[in-house]
Amino acid sequence: MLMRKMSQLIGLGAAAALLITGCGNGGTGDSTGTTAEPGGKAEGATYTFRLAEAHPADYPTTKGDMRFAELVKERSGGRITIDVFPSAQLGEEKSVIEQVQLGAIEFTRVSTGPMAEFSKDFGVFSLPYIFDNDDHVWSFLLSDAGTGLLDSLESSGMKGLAYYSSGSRSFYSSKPLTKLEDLKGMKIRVIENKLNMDIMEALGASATPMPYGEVYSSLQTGVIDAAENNYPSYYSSKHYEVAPHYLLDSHQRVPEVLLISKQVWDKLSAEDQDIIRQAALDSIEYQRDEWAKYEQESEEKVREGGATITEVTDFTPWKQAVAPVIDKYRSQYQEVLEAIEAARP
Ligand code: GTR
Repeated sequence: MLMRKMSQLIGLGAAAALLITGCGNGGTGDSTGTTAEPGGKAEGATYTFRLAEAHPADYPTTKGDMRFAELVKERSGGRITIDVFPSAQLGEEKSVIEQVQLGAIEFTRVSTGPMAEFSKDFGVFSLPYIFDNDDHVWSFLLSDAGTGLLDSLESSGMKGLAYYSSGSRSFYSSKPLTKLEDLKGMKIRVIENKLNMDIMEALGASATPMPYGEVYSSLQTGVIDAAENNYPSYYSSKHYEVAPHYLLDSHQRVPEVLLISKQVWDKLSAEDQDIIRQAALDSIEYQRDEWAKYEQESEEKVREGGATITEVTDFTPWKQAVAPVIDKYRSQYQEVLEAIEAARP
């Protein structure tokens, strides 16, 4: 805990230093190759940026980040370095997003779950059962409507560069959990956003929003009874050790997103913007492959680790239970929900 706090502080100090030496004059260190455009944008400048990641180094999103950073380095002839900081070293997602808005952290990979509090449009991903499967998710993400959502973040001080895979989220508990009714009365940790609170209410549970990094100890000490996530996070966070009952209800498919601060983006030359945008898109395939492998491995590992896993055979009662949430938000998300319907492969 203390170590994490310390590294966050060091991180903030480094960000401040970067703001002074980095973006302020269009680059860090190398002034020789730097030519300023009339608009104040530096061409050929050298940069060192930071990318905040919640997961450890061997997790598929972190691998995607690293591939992205490698491609940017290579295609900029070594001018642009993006240092990936895994394991929430730069802070938990909500605070990282705030720092990205301010330009204090240049890049991050986060879930679209917490993004709902920063951009109304992004809330759509937290609606339950709007996608049938992963192919449906990707068919939408790669459509004009999906990429349009990435651009819509500009009004929130960020720019979406690419989506990454995140499978589907299901509930797990320290208490027996094999059916919908078992959730009634449980205290369930959720990613902080209004939609998640509504979903828990519809399921008769009580929502406890808290940062990801606090979930393990909260499950262990009984502060919460349950949480929800995909197989890779369930495994990598070791939540299965303290909440071994996993019920595969797949209530949400909340993709991951790679972001750059708009403040930083606006200072880059058009050439560098292209390099960054394209590198992000070119890292998707690798991330998806790594995701597929790690998802399978995680399932095997949690089974070996003693988790009891229950498949859901009939999703009808689940969909009925959360239907009021969809009804509540349908008019707000009408257009994008239609695009999601239309993207069904
Ligand atoms: C994971 C996601 C993280 C974080 C976490 C959570 O699936 O990859 O970025 O959002 O869920 O539940 O907080």
